Amino acid sequence: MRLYYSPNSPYARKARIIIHELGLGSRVEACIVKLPADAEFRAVNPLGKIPALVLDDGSAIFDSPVICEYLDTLGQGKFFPRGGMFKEAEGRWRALTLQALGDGLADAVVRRVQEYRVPESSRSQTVIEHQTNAIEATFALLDRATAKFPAEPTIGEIAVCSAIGYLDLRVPNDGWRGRYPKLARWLDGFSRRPSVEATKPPPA
Ligand SMILES: N[C@@H](CCC(=O)N[C@@H](CS)C(=O)NCC(=O)O)C(=O)O
Repeated sequence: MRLYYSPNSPYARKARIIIHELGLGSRVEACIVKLPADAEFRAVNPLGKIPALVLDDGSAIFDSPVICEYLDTLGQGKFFPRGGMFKEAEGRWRALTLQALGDGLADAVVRRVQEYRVPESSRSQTVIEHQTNAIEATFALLDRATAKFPAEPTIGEIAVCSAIGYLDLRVPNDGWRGRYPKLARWLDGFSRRPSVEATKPPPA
């Protein structure tokens, strides 16, 4: 298998954490992609987005939620709790919804970073405000939710950790730790997992 990724991508980091956690490293060749995508990579993923996973039979899998669930199944992991009746089902939908929240947080941070790269004269304050509102509301919810995060992490906690890691990389002086201390404490503990340490983005 080949994983196309970038060391900074919060979406690819989710897959890299699962590969590390489940000991799949020897089965996955990691291949760094330079963005924007060239024609060669668009033949893998026409959307030109990373991560993408190419299986041994040549078929491609994307985007990150699909790749992560594939890897979890392959490695017999438990990052995607099984769907079932009643209580079990809560676990699965909670994990998937938390993953959607983490991925959405990453989307908002990426979009805001892109807007800050636009020359000031044509930068949209509306876009910046819109994304900042999404980021702050998500942080506030996560700060309350950490009390109920399960001891055994799911894809949801992995997505949240990856998204915040990306914010820390791009906006190191954001100061969110002071505003959301419970979330900061949870992230500090979670970041001690070897899989999280091993996939930390290199300094910008
Ligand atoms: N929903 C996708 C998002 C992937 C994504 O946006 N990746 C970024 C890199 S962090 C990318 O490839 N951007 C290139 C582009 O949009 O052209 C996922 O979860 O995999």
